[in-house]
Amino acid sequence: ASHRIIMAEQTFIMIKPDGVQRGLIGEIISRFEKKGFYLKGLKLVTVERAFAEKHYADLSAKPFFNGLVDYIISGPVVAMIWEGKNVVTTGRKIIGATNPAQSEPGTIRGDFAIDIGRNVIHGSDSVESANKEIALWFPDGPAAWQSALHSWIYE
Ligand code: FUP
Repeated sequence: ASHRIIMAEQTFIMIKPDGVQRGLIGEIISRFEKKGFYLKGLKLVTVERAFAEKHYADLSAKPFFNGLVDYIISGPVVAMIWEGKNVVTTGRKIIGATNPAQSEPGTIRGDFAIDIGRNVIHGSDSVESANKEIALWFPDGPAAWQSALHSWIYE
């Protein structure tokens, strides 16, 4: 069907070190899973400075860049690929505004974070950056499994 291509949209989601340390992995995965998105990649990894700098290369001129990189390399993160219709935009809604002071209750940051520099989770902001981030974090690409729930989630 024509919706197949749209459903193949993928996003890169990362639970940051504070989310891992605070025991929020299951809670966060659960929210994406229950929504109906498919998990196509998952790993617990501690990244090196150069890798974190590459991930956040677009922000390298910002005054908070070094602090952001220090934060991301401070412990293991959970890197994930999630797939589904509009998963980039909807994933950002599930996550909430970048600054938790502006994140609505019911969003991950709205429910679990206070400071912008400890905002628990990252999600790609466009399909283009999702594809770049997936290529960086998952050079072998997404897993090839297909969910049996398709026809119960999509009309
Ligand atoms: P987002 O797309 O929501 O991850 O937001 P940005 O790409 O604008 O910022 C990436 C990360 O930088 C944020 F998750 C938190 C951090 N940041 C700060 O620490 N201070 C700022 O003023 C802006 C962003």
